[in-house]
Amino acid sequence: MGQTPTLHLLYSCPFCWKVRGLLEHLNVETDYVPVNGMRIKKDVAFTGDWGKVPVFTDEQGKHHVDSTPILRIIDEKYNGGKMASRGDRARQETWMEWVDAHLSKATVPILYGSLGSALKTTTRISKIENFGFISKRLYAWAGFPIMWGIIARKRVKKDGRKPKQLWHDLLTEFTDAHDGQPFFGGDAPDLVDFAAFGYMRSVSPYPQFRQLTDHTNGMAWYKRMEASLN
Ligand SMILES: N[C@@H](CCC(=O)N[C@@H](CS)C(=O)NCC(=O)O)C(=O)O
Repeated sequence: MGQTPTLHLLYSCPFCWKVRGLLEHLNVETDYVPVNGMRIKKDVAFTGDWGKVPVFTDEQGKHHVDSTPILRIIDEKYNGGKMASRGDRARQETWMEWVDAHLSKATVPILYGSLGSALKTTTRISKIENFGFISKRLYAWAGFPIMWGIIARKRVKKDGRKPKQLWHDLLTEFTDAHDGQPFFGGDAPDLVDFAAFGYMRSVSPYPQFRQLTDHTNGMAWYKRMEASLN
């Protein structure tokens, strides 16, 4: 037994949503601890110099960092490693890398790729995250030109596709790899499904999510993933 596991997170962090989905699916009792986005390093200083979220702390008080390794640890600890051992290992590894490389890069363009969407996103984030009074306002107004001007515009330009088209292409590629099954993992989701679901779910609190919901196969899979949560 021991203490209740905790997950230190930011609601706007896609990596945190990867872990959260798996915990919800496996019904692992967890305390979710939101950190302050303006001082993540300080809030997770107990991890040493890692300084990022998500951080998963298990019953024994051991800290685990980095979302994909955390997914594997949670599967191992609370599910007998069943997800990792199902199906073809090489296929799973290849697609986990694909998901982490591609879907992770698609969230910033859809959320911040135009000035209007960047403003919508930072305003929403300032409302849902655990900011102090001043930093909340500072983030809402100073955050969006930074995200839009520096990060997102560069990425959109480099890829060449509109953020919506990028998501649709990736969802097509991903759902085609399900080989006609309801999930990447076959008749039940596996770790690759939860990684991909986390990235997509992290967009769901924002109005731009509508640009993803009209991808028929992607959305059908997303709904099946939602239905698999507890
Ligand atoms: N590879 C890490 C990335 C985690 C990450 O970059 N988290 C961001 C929030 S979305 C963070 O905590 N950044 C703080 C920093 O880099 O100072 C994972 O998959 O968990």
